[in-house]
Amino acid sequence: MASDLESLDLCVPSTNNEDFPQYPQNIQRFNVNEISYNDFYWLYMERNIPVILEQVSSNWECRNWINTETVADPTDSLVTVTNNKTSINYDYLKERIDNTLVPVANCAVEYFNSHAKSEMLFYDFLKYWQEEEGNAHQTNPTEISNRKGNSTDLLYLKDWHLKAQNSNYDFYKVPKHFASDWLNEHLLATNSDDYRFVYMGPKGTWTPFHSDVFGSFSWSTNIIGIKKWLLMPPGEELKLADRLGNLPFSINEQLLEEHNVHFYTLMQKENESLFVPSGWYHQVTNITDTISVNHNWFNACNLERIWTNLSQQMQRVVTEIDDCRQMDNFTEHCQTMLRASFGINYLDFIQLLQSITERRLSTSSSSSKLIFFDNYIPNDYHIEHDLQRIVQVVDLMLQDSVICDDRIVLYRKCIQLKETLNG
Ligand SMILES: O=C(O)CCC(=O)C(=O)O
Ligand SMILES: [Fe+2]
Repeated sequence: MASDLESLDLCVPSTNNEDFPQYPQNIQRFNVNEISYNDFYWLYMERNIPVILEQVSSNWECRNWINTETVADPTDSLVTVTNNKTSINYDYLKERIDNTLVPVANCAVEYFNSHAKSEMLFYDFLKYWQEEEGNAHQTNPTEISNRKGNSTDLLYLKDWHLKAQNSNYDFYKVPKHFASDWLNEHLLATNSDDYRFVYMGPKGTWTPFHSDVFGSFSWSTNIIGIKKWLLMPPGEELKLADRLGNLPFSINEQLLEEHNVHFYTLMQKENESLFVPSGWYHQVTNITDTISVNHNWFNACNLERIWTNLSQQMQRVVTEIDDCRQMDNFTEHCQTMLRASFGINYLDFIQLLQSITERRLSTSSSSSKLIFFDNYIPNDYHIEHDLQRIVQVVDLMLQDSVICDDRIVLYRKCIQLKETLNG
């Protein structure tokens, strides 16, 4: 095995869920080198519990996006204590990254239960950010009026597919703990849009209250800065719903306490990754200027949750257009609406499972190895476990009221997948 390849060693779980409280008192933290892949897998991913991994990005190329200045601590008379002061390296960012259009949210403007979104050139965003930083303490009105953009704007560059747009630029390395990622594995293999993002924004930028796409996991690593997370286990968000079932756009600790919500407040610092489990609602605020890298993903641990969310969303669509049931291609229409509202539909999901299955079966029958993110090789038990979980979900899918109609393509695709799995 080449030296930079690492094995993902998964083994039969040795602990019982009853050995643990349902939710921890506080969110646990580990140095990334001190928690094994297997422990992270069974104790956090499988149990859907958040955790922080420290010292994750020390060797990432994107550390160059920040300047680190070591300053002596003046309070220490022996001058032996030093602090690291970091700032954004705008020049390096411009040197390495082209001036393309980037997606920007204006955190000062609410628009249809989200922040107003637009696109701007990357270097214009950097100029805005640099001036924003200079203006943080700026009170001179002429200086303020010369700024790029509107003085009330609070711009957040987010959901930027920087890696997909610069595939040769290896600015980060997926931590091994997050390497079993069926969503990006499938999308990258089929040259489709991925779920790998970069976020950059000045102090005060924030992401409103939400849970992640499809009910996926996310991981987020801070390159610079501090993020404050308000995070709650699945179901707790319902305590905040109004009479129509709508959730608030934004939350704060006081509101959560008033509604007796069980929640966690978490400060994520530079060089730390947060694992955000499936269905945990959260709101995120950049306490300082922040840059982060994050992925959304799913795998064997949360596959059933993704399926449950998808089938529930499908039921909503079916109910919504129930009066068109007699129409030709009713299921196809529902699928189109499902993709529009949820991001994927039944066919996309089955195709993903078919390709994940085939990739695992073909590598177990040949000498070529399955490699995740150019670096990680799942062991045989991992592959077997992945396939077992797909079998379980396909059995659930065949009981779905839409799929179980044997006249439709979806039913045939599911049966085909089951046959592939049975060898
Ligand atoms: O960092 C942010 O602003 C939002 C990140 C987020 O929502 C996530 O990683 O799931
Ligand atoms: Fe999120």
